[in-house]
Amino acid sequence: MAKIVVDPITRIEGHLRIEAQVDGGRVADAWSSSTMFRGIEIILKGRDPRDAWLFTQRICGVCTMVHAGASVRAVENALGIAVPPNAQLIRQLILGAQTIQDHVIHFYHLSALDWVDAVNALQADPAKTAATAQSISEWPQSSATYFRGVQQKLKALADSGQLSILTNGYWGHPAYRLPPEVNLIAVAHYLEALDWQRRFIQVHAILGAKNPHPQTYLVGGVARPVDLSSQAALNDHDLAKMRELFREAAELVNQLYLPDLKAIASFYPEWTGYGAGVGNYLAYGDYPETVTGRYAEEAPSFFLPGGVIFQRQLDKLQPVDPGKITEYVTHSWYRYPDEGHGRQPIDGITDPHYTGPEPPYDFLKTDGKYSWIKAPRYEERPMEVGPLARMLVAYAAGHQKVRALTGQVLQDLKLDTTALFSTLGRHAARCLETVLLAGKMEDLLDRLSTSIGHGDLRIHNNEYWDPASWPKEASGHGTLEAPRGALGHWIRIKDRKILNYQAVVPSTWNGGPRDAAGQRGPYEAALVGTPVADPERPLEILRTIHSFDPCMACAVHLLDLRGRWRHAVRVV
Ligand code: NFE
Ligand code: MG
Repeated sequence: MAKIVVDPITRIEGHLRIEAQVDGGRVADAWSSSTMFRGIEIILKGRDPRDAWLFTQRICGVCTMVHAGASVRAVENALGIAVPPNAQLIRQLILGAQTIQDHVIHFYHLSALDWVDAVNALQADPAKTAATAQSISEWPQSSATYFRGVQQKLKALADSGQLSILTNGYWGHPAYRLPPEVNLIAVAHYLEALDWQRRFIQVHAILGAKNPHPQTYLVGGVARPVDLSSQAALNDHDLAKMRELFREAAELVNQLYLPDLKAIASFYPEWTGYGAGVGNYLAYGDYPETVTGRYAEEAPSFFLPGGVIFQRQLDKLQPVDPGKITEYVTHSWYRYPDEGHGRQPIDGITDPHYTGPEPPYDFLKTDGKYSWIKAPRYEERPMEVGPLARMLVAYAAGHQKVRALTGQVLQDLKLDTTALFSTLGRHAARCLETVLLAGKMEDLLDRLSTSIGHGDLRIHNNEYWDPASWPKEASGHGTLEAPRGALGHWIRIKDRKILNYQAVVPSTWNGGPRDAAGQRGPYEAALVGTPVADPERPLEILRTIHSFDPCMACAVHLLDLRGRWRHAVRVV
C-alpha cells in the first residue's frame, strides 16, 4: 500500500494536488485538492451589476470569455432584460470559437502526451509514417519528407539535451503503447495544432476586439456594431474572414483531430474500462436555435440540450433545474453556519477558512477540510459536467447528429455506448463535440449575416440601462456551457448594487472534494480502480485527471502566498 502525491498536476490551468492510495497496483482511494485561493465572489460585493462580467471574465485566461457570458446572462435574467438577436448570435459565435479552440488545445497540447511517447517518435520510419497517415486521413501534409522534417526537428531538440516543451515527460514508461510511427504523427500534429489555434482565435479579435478576454460584452447586448457596408462595424469583409477560419477549423477537426483520436484510442482499448467515476451527468444546454432575447426561455430550442442523467441511465433523461443545486464546504476551506448542509448558490457564502496543514507537509488532512474547491451537488448527488455529459444528454435526448456521429466512432472502434463511461469516453465525447460545433459555426454565421442583411442593426437593448428604472431588489442566474462543462452564475441585486454573487463552475463540479455524506467528487471517484504500473511515475493518474481537462483558476475563482508548492511526486 503506497500513498502517492502528485502536486502539482501539470498541463492544466492552476494548482491541483492529487493524493492517491495505491493497493495492488491500482488506485484504492483518491483525494482531489486545489491548493490555490482566489476571491472574485468577494471582490464583486457592492459593485455595479453591469461591471460584474469584466471582473468575472478574469476568473480564467483559458476559457477566456465564458464567465463574461454567464455574468451578463445572470444580470439580464435578474433584471428581465431582453437581448437583440445579433448580440445573441455574436455571443454564440464567440462561445463556439472558444470551445473549438479549447478542445483542440486540450487534445494535442494538454493530454495527448499522456498517450503519445514523443521521444519514441525518433525511432519512426518516415515512409511508414506517411503511409499510415495517408491511410487514416485526407490531410494534405502527410508525405515522408514532411514527417522526416518533423523528426529532424525533434532530434535537434533531443540532441541539445533540452527537450523544451517536451521536458519532464514520462518518456519510455511501460504504459505507452503506440508504435513509433503513430507517435511521430501525433508529434507532427501537436505542432500543426499549435500554429492553427493561434490563427483561429482571430475570431475573438474580430468579434470581441481581443483575445484572451474579449471586450465587447455588455449587459443587454454587445458593443460590436454591425453593418455589412461600414468600415467601422462588423462588415462583409469580417464575415468572409470568419468563414475562412471556420472552414480551416472544420478541416483540421475532421482531418486531424478525429482520425488521430480514433488512431490513438484503438491502441488503448482497456481505457474504456477505467475512469468512469460518479456516473451522474449534468448539462444546462446552450446555443439557442430560436432567439427570443431571453435565454432562460430558449431552452427548448438549444442545439446542445440540457438535462440530467443519474447512474448512467441514458433512457431516464431528466430536465435540469438549477434550483436543485447546493454547495457543500464540509471538506473545503470555507465556513458555513451549518456545514452539515449544502447551500443553494443564490444564498451561497464565500467565507475562506484555512484549517491547515501548514506547509511543508506530507499529506492533507483528508478527514477534515482539504481543498479550496467547494463540493457542488444536484439533488445531493455529485455530477460530472463537460463534453461527455453534454454528448450523453444529447444522445439520450435523441439528438440525431450526436447519435449518428457517436454511432460512427463507436463502430469504427468496435465499441458500444458503455465505452463512453470512461477516461477514453471523455476524450471521444470532446472530439465529437468539436466536430459538431465546427459544423455549426457557418450556420451561426449565416444567421447573423441574414439578420444584418435584412437591415436589423440592433446590438444592444438600452431600455433598462438607467439603474433608476431597476427594482429595489432583484435576483437571477445565468447558465452557459463552457468548454469544461456546465457553468452557472447567481446574483442578488439590492439598491442597484451586488449584494451576493456566486459562481458554480465546471471544474468545481468535477474537481470538488467529498461532501457531508462522504460522497467522492468526480475526479476522486474516477481514479478509483485506475492501474498504476510505477508509483514513482503515475502516468495513469494523469490520464484520467487530464481527461476532465481541469482548470483550477475556474474551480476556485477565489493566490495564496502559502501555496508555493514544489513539483513533487511523493510515494510513502
Ligand atoms: Ni478556466 Fe472554465 C471552462 C469555466 S472550467 S477553464 O471551460 O467556467 O472550470
Ligand atoms: Mg463559487
